Amino acid sequence: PENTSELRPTHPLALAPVVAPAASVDGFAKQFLQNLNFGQGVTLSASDVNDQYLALAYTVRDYLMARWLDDRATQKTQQAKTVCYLSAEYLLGRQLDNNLLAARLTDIATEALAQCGIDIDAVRAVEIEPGLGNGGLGRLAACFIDSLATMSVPTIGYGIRYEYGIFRQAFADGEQVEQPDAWLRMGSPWDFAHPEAAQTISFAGHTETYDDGGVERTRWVPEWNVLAVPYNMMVPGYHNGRVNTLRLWRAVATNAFDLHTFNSGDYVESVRAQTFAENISKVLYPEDSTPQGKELRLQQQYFFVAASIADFIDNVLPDDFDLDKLPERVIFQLNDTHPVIGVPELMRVLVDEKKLEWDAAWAITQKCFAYTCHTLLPEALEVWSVDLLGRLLPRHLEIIYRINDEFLLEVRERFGDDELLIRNMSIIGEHPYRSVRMAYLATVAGSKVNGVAELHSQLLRDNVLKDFATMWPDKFTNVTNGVTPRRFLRLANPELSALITEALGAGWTVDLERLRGLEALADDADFRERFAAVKASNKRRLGRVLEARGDAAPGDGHMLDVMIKRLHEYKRQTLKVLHIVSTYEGIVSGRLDVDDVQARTFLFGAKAAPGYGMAKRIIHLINAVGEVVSADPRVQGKLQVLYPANYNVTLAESIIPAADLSEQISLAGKEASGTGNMKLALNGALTIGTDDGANVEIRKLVGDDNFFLFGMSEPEVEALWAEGYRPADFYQRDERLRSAIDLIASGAFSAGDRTVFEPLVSNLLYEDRFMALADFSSYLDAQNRVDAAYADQDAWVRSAILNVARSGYFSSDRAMRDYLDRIWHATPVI
Ligand code: T68
Repeated sequence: PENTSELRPTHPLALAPVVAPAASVDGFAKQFLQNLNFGQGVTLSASDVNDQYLALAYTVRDYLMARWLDDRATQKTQQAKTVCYLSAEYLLGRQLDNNLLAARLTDIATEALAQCGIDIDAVRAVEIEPGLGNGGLGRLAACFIDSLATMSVPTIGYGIRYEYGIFRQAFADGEQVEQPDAWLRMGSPWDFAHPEAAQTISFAGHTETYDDGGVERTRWVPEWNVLAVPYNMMVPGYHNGRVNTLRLWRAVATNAFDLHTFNSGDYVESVRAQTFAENISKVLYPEDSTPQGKELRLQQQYFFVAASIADFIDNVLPDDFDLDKLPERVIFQLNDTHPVIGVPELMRVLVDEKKLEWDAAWAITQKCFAYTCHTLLPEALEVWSVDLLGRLLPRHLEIIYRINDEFLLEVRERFGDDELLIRNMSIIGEHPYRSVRMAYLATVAGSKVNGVAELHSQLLRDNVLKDFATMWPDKFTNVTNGVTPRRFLRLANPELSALITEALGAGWTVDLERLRGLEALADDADFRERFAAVKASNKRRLGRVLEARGDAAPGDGHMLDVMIKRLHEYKRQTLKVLHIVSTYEGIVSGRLDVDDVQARTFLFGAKAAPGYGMAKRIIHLINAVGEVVSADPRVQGKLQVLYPANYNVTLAESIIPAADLSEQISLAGKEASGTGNMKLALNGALTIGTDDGANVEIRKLVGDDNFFLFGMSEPEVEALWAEGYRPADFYQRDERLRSAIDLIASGAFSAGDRTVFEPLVSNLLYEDRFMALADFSSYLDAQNRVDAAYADQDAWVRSAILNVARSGYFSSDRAMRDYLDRIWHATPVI
């Protein structure tokens, strides 16, 4: 327990407010050397680059600390509403550069280190990024907390401090190998453990009723506990002095180990409980868009959500807080269904522990939660078997049943006794086994439900959650995703940033719509030339980054064509491969004249879930095709395929500014939004894409002339399914497609072995769930339009500038304003 209120300091220093060190080169150097000596315990001359990195990180922290302490203190006293973002994933990327930038310390630090004889770039390079997320969903959470800090919105990001983040990907003979991501190994200078604020989290056991002074109540008698220990990270706003908090929970055993057993000689048994408990925050589930029905996963979810709710009520709210007013002070935003177990948890706290009436508790709970859905794939909607949930969280299952009973009564009142409708809307599903449908629970409980792009939100209303939208039309809304311009433009693309600032002034970093001012400059030949020079320079920089990792650089003068995102069939990396193989086949067969082919480097970055066999086969195919195509003298180096292993946020920051063409080629109706599409457009890549997710909005904004649209629309996809999709028909119909598939099947990319890619080829010909073959012809035609457009460099650069100028809408600051106005009803506190 904190006992600060009992302190009676008399020393004048103890009475003075905390102040940051002097913001000067000398002040910074002094603080840095002190941290090196007294924090790391080394002299400058004896320090290695990791010591220097840690000391530098401590120094940046020192500058942010005064404001952080301040902002945390006012959180308790202020009356404003706090946004509690509940997310099992935060894909943060490196911290050092971002925090230097936020605190306006980049130049000072660079100079101070230079005067110590240290090149800050070398220090930067040793930071291991915290990969505490899989892909778009986790990165979105990181962008959102950056924007909320920059907009001075009181926010706590709650999540899990995984000991191992997303696996490190390596390739062995072209196939993915996963290695553990020991990101904490070299120290974690950005987080602060607070064991004194640990929460005890319970599991399993049974429930019982008891007499509480004449009132019958229920209590949960759990079987085992773990401690949730919070680790706080700073989330500094950009140039506004604000520092919010990201609070990540680590699981620790309540009784570290059994000394009695240890003394009797059984070491393994004595630490068993510890191992068991600490497994909860051991590792991030490396699944994207497919939920894991694993018990440990449910443990993780309950663990962090229960700890977060308790933390907010116990430590953030004042002691005598009237819980009826909870909705005025907090909104718990559910980042997908992963934290939805928080709904019955808050009910349990209010009813069982705080002894509120059920109806009052339910009214509060409904106002305190809002739910964001991130998918459209039916198989990705999370369900938990009643069996498992009841075993692990018996009281929560009872509460879910009661919520469902009352909800279904409401449905009957509204729609009559339509048993089919009741079965379809029930939070409890019956087939193929009794289960809790977490998306339905979130929809029933949430004050709002939002999709992440216009098309996605529309499809949620029309298909996935149709009956709920009929019942509560006002509950449903859209907030199109956004990305933070600080990390993905200002930091990742310093040369373009400088050019923009020179043209428009510095305000665009926090008001991205100002990029509109570049529209006029698209017609200015001098500006176009400078813009093109920045792109060329970014390509060279990417080349250096890749070569330093032992990878090849993009070809000289090549168009850089990038597809960077998780490997998933719906995203259709295979369609991209078919384009490459078809172009290659065209050249070697003589159908295409090599002189007419635009020189291109195809760059892939993608991890596959370790258990997703087909995705791993696609990785193998990309590498196999790359090896053959890049080396074949007949294509005269005009086609290059690069697939650097272990695509992550850090690598994205080098690739995105260099890209010419952005591949957003998912089957229409499958990609909820996409956010890489926004980052690439914002950095002046042109998109080749389907009418899917946020592509629709990108195209509307940048204009048809600056976007390469292809493929079926979502209604056309539906129609083709309904009529019966036969991929082999498309194979028969298009000779280019036939030749490409035949070449893969022939073993041309597997040293003559026809078996290696046979499952992949069969899948395409006889199943092709995501209709790559149906969209192939249209895709190839669009790629021909790309080639023609690229040949006119002046016009291309003009389009690229217009893409930047018209992408301001995709700032996560705008997305946060949308959430604040339409979902959270919260405001900044300055
Ligand atoms: C992504 N979802 C969407 N899921 O695919 C993407 N899933 O369209 C969207 O832009 C993005 O969310 C942000 O809204 C994911 O990234 C996961 O990573 C995930 C992780 C675990 C379980 C299920």
